[in-house]
Amino acid sequence: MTGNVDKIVSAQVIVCSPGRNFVTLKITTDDGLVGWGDATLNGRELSVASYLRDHVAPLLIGRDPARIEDTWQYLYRGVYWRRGPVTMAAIGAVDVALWDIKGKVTGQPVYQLLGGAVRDRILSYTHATGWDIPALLDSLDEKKALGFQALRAQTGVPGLDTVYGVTKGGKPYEPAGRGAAPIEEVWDTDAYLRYAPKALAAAREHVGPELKLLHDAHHRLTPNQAARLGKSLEAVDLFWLEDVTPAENQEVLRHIRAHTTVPLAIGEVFNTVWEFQTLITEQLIDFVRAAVSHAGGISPLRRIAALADPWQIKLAPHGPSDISPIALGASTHIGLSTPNFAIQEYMGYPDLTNEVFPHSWSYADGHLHPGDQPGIGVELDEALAAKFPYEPAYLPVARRVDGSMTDW
Ligand code: CS2
Ligand code: MG
Repeated sequence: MTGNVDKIVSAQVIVCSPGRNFVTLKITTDDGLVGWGDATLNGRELSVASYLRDHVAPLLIGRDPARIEDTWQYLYRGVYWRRGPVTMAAIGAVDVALWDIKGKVTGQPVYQLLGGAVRDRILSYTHATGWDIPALLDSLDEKKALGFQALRAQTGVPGLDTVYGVTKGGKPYEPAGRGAAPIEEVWDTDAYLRYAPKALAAAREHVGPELKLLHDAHHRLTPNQAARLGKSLEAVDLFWLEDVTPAENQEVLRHIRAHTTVPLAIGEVFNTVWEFQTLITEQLIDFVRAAVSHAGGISPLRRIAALADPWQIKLAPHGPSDISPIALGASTHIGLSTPNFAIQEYMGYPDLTNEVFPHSWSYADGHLHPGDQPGIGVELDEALAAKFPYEPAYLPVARRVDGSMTDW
């Protein structure tokens, strides 16, 4: 123990944009210990910053940082207008920052406080992306050479100029575009359904039977289209097919499940255990995709995993570029200590992001490990972050070929 930590003396919100926007919470105790949390919500960053700064930070001052669960309950149950991405991202940052402090107080990496390691390292997947099939196959080779044993495969679609998850010219994929308004993309689900099965079959043929292949349909199909796509992909032996339909309508999953055995992964836009309840207890999905930051922190994500466990459903947290290295770090502590953890999404970060958020977690040979620094093991270099102030940036929006809005 490093002393009698018993009070939070400050809670500051730092918004920075080293390549993309991140919202970071810094909680300081009267002993001078600092805990870091990630409150980034892609395209709505300032709303979480305000929620924390204006409504949460004043409530934290004077509280005992050791009372992580009580603080979580206070911020969740103590608010009449609860749930939703803004609230839960804010609460999530507080929860992670308090776990970070508890680790530093006890001198232990957080995974030790969660029960210790149940595995040696965490399987991770990254994105392979190509505008057409040959480019996708090159990208798969390139990512395999980095050691990945699980890869998400996305391709362009003939006739469309922009497609979710895909870049032209081999650049890393980053959906948020800088500027005062979102980019408008044109989307055609029929064209996608004609091409995606061919691209995924070519990918399987190319990589052989062992590599785990994943694919993200990004909420764009009707229930029947999803069922048909799942069926047509069974021979490809996907590790999962993600977000087949818009997440709000959960009943449709019963129809999809009745027609295909393709493993389904859902939940990156969910914020609480309640959105997973039916999907888990009716066994309508195979993987829970919640992110540690957007689902309210380490404490509730562990509860979601515990609910999923008896149904043999596994945790596979969201880890795109809009999850900061702090939340990614927190996720690796959960991954190392949670029995029904399957895989962590890991897009990797540009060098500048890694410099702004120095971290103990590391990637090697297709796997992540949180490292053994006390706490979460990730910090924000405030002086460097200050050089990159917030810049408005939005995720794209999508219209069908007839001009009507659809789900991006
Ligand atoms: C995604 C993300 O990683 C994924 O599976 O679906 O790329 C998602 O589009 C972004 O996080 C949106 O902010
Ligand atoms: Mg996704």
